[in-house]
Amino acid sequence: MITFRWFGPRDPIPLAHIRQIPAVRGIVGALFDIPVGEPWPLNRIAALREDVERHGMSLAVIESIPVHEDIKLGRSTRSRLVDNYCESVRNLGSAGVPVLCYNFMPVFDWTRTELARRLDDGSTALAYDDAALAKIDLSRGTADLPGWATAYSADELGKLLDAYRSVNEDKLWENLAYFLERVVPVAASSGVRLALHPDDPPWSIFGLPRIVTSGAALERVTSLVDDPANGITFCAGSLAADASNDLTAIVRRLGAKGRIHFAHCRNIKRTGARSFQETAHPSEFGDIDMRAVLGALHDTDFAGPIRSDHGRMIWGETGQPGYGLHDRALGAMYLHGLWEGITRG
Ligand code: CS2
Ligand code: MN
Repeated sequence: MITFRWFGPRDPIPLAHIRQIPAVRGIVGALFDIPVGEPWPLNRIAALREDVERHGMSLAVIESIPVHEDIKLGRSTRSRLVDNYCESVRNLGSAGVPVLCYNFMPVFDWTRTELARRLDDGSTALAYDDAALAKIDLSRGTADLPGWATAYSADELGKLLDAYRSVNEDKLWENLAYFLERVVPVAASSGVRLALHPDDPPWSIFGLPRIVTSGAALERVTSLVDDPANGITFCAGSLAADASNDLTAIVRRLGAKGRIHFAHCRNIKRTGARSFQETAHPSEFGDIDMRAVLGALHDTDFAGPIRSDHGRMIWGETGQPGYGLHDRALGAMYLHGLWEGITRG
């Protein structure tokens, strides 16, 4: 099913407009006002679902319930926080939400160094360059960071970065295992499939550990707790930023195990080592052979939600970086067309 991310009532794109993209039948949504670490109330999730269904679509995925930093750091408060996470997962199950996409990246979610790189056709896209990242000054908190990051004051961010000095990759894996050992059984019994999103970009930034960066790492995630409910989000654009990631091989291995529960299909063009820009979705504009990726998903019997991912800004649209309407709608139609060609071909 082709799906579309929606940021709730504060999203300038109304559900009624998403409904008019012919390909889209499912919404990828979330509650954005629940403090990180607090359980998500059943009635709020159910209300979101009803809103989506009133507009003729289904609530296919929750992306994301953020994982509290204390869990990633392995602090003693994690036990209560993981209990809360489990409560949210149970509530998703009760509300009939089948998939939960989440990530385990320390401090920063997806990170870019430019939000409006001009492409040849006059559109703008998000871009990342490691050399530019190195110049970002974090002594003012997240004030100088472009994009998505949770806002932290200088003091908060300093303390958090200090705390991570004692968390290396091994420790982060241990902390992920602790989390999954408790959450996966709850997901399994609630009818919710967990879909861990790979790190974006797939390497360490600001000296912080990042572990979900490759096919091998994704397989390791699924074997930490070997249950069908413990799966991954296959994010083409995130993984492709590292040229050594063989996307179709990753799909075939994890897909054969039935562990891909959600797919993000966006294209990128590598512009150097640890440097890339996002592009229009079709294969010819970037480094990803999207037909091959969808073909591999189909060959491994993938039947889950697929969404177009970050779009460019085109036709004068302004909006949330990566999440305007027009280019994501074009991406959705392209993915729909490819999928129709593959499944009926
Ligand atoms: C998303 C991520 O916008 C994006 O790139 O893929 O923000 C994603 O929602 C999270 O990493 C998943 O928890
Ligand atoms: Mn993604």
